[in-house]
Amino acid sequence: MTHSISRRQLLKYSSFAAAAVAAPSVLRATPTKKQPNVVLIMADDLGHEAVECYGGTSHKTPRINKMAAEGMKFTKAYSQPVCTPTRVKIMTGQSNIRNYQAFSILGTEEKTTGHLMHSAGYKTAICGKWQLYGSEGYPKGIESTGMHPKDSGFETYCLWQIHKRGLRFWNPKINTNGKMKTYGKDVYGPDIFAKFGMDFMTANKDKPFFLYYPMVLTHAPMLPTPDSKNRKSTDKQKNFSDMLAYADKIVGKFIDHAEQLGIAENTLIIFTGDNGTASYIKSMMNGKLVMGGKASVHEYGNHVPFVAYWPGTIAKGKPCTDLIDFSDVYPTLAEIGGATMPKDIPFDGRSFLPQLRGEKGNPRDWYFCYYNPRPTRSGKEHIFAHDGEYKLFRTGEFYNTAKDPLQKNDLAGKTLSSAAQAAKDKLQAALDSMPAKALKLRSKGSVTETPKPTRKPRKKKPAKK
Ligand SMILES: [Ca+2]
Repeated sequence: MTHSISRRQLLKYSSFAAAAVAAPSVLRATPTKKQPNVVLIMADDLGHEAVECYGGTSHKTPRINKMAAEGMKFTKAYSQPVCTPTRVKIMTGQSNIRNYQAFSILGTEEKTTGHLMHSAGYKTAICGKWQLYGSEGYPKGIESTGMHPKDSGFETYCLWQIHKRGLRFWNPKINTNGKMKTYGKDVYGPDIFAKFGMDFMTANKDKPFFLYYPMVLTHAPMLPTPDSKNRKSTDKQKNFSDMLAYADKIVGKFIDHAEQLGIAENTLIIFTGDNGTASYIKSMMNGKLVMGGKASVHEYGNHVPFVAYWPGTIAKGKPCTDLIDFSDVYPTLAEIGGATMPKDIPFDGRSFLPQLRGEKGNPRDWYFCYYNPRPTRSGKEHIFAHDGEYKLFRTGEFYNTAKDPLQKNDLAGKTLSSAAQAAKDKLQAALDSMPAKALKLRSKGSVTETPKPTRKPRKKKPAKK
């Protein structure tokens, strides 16, 4: 069943792999120890406010809470505000200003975390949601122009939405290593992906492995789960709670599975979310109502849960308040796996492996966000730098997001405290340090947007007399 990496891919990355072999030992995280496994689980559309260990009280997340209590909760982790921008960033370690192209596209030339870990000798797998190839239904010029998972450095895959779309939850359409299957109406997609991931762990328990599991939960459509009391409920709020509970249960299953295989102490498990929660989902957090912030450039658009579990390496229950940007995952994986970062790529991340070990590390003072999800349509871009407390846009808008998370009080032009002024100066320097404009963006008009067929107006029936 395993889909071997293609010959073209091997040739493309052979120098990459050779460099990894020749890497000086200082680059290796634990040269005398076995390379640790990594399981990276990323929920779809889940802001931090929905999770109990972040102060959420509307939904139940017992296993993620336990994971944080026994591992490390990062309190200031920031993704991008929607799917593809985040996925491109976490998989390539670069800001969207350098390599974002268009919605649903990961550039075919990119060197992913899959390539990185494969080059270091890891067995690699991905399960869950892809949406990076340009599926059917996208316009000409986007459809089938992104990276295919078989070329992504992941040797084996079980994914929803490569080229075909179909359903992701009940009656799911899933591509497993090139084989498409539409499962029955009583089959729940998340169970298929979780089983695939756990089977991969079992099969590779004696080898170093990297499993990337971008979940389809907790994205719309909000539907009952196998555990829902009312399997016909159409209450989106209730169904979201059930979906989050199910995602939480799956996270627990992966932790339990690592324990049962006897590999927990050599396996880092991370749980995060790719962007804010759907905008109509309400969550109480620390006594305040927070509406989901997906696609927004305020605090709830990209402040996500980020919890790491690694017994024996991470000290139990000590939260980390350092700023985490999704570009940091790539160099962290490289350091853990002893992989060499490709020299010709301007990476934006910093490894947080030292923080996992309880060391100071090299925490960042700011992260940079370039956000322009659909450049071929609206092309509206948002560019800001944020230090977790203050946020400065290239347009000059300036906010204290700690006090004003919805960014209603623009401080531009106002008298600033010395702390605010210092933050603004630092963030301005950060903005100035990044490219002036997006380097690989597909421009508006570069694709043929097929207009939606207009419905012929129905002929009015003659009114009854
Ligand atoms: Ca998402």
